[in-house]
Amino acid sequence: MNCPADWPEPIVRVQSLSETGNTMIPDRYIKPPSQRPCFNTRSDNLNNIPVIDLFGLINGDSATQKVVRDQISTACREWGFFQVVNHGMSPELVDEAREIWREFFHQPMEAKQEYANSPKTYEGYGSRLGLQKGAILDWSDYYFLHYLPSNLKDYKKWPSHPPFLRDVIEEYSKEIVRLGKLLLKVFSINLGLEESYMENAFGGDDNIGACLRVNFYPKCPRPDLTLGLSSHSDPGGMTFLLPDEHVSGLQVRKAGEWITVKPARHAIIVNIGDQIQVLTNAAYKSVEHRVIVNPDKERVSLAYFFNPKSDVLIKPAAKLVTSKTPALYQPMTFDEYRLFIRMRGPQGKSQVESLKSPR
Ligand SMILES: O=C(O)CCC(=O)C(=O)O
Repeated sequence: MNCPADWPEPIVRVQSLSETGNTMIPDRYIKPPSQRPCFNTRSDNLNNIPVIDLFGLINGDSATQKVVRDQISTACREWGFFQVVNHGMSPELVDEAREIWREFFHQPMEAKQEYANSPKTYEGYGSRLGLQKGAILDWSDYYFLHYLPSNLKDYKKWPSHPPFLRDVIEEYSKEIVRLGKLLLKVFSINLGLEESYMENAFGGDDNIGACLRVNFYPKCPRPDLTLGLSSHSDPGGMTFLLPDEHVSGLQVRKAGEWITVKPARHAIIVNIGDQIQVLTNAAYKSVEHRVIVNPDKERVSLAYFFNPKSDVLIKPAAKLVTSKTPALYQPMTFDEYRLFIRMRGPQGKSQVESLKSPR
């Protein structure tokens, strides 16, 4: 991928800004009024993303599995977002994965700066997405690393401290990949495709991409003026988000309204990304989401992106293209596709919408 070697401006760590204790935030973080958050959004259980219990899918007989598959199908079509519980990962591992990263972000700045990232690969400790000089920035820092394909995994680029971080993240990553492959199979069956269709479309077993962005949203004195992460849809295949159970912040756009997600205990939030929107010819849609910040509490989340191999062409599955549902997208590799967000930063759903073929 052809990205510049350096950021367009000196990097400022949002955590350092937060720690100054100033009651105002720098202008660089103030969003235009139309993008500022609303706090009185709906967060009731009835109007929230579905919670799906995977126990029956993993352990049940074929009739029970079908019930869960149907719930997943409805969630993908109606929401593009759902939470899974009883996903097979131990609650201890889920908590440990999040808390070890919290520890990372609470280390002295020098320890984190050793891993400062560049836009070339984004791997390491970062504080902005996008390369537009003078852009309004988000109120968050992050850490980005690759797990799959294995030739991209480089332990030297994973933090060596806190001790055990690499072991915990290795174990957590294995579980996420297991879950990702399971869901690709479920999506394929639900769409009437061969069971292995999606996994093959992603490049096959060994070639799937899995990379982690750990988001750290420091306390913010003016959460009414900024966002922790601007509205976007995820460019990849699907995302597994481990939210901070203590602090809500994720908002999902549904019928023009922002809904604040209420994380279920030890749940993983799954959302459809742009590549699955393309593969399914928009039967499943990636959904805009964003993150609000908090004046009293920091927030940590782990976004695991499950992506197609970077150089395979992604296009609507032939079986889903009919005279009534003609192909909406031209073939494109994920590498070409993600250049957009890497250069321009999060921009709602503008990319996937702009790619629709003229009818
Ligand atoms: O922090 C969150 O809840 C969401 C993070 C997210 O959307 C992302 O990292 O792409």
